[in-house]
Amino acid sequence: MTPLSSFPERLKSGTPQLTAWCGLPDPAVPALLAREGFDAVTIDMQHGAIDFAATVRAIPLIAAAGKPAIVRVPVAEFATASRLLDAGAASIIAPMINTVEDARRFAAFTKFPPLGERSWGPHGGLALSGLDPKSYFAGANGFSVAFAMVETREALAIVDDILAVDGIDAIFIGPSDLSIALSGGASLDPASREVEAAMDHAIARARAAGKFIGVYAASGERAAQLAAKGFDLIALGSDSALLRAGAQAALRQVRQGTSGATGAY
Ligand code: 3PY
Ligand code: MG
Repeated sequence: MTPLSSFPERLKSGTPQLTAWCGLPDPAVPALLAREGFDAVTIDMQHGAIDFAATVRAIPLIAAAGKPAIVRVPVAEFATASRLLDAGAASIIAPMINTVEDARRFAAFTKFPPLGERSWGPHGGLALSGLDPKSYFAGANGFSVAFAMVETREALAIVDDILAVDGIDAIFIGPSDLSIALSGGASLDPASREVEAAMDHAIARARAAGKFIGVYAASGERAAQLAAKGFDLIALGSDSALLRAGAQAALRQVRQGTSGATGAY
């Protein structure tokens, strides 16, 4: 099994899969982070500056490190989801899935008939799956994991209906947008009491539906708390946040005159 075809098994392992989260516009960044201890690497085309061609170049670099490549597509760009699966993405995260119709359309573009309407043409996926075309066709609906993001009040209210859509394999909580929505636009607080309660509810509903659930964590400390809650996939910070945190930590050490530089480069 390759990182592409084994992603659902990895999600079932009982150990939360930790994914890097990359938006910087160069495939070298996800390629670099894929060589760290992450279980997967996600490319964020919704808020990141990385474009389609760079994402397609990053996918085999992530796979070469033995990691599944996940891509978050921009809002409502379901056709892009199909094209990224063609390129060899193991999984797609679609933001702002707020209606059952959104979920159905997302599933249609990520699954082949009879489940969906994905068109044949997996130029990169075929090679990365290690499968012949007939076997790829037979298996792709099972191993291409579709995550519908639940990050609004509307989505939360119909989470069972989203989970019930055939072809939706998983939901993914966006705690920042959810906090904005649940506070009626009053605050950004991804660890608010309301968000915590919404997460607990969503985890219980995903478990009841027999589907996976993922979440974004801004720090390692937060990721550990969310792992304890039982999420299957946890995004750990972003490439730009890790870069800034590393720079700030190094500068703090120098300015405070402390020693302890690791020399690890
Ligand atoms: C959110 O927290 O809203 C997200 O989309 C995670 O990046
Ligand atoms: Mg969001």
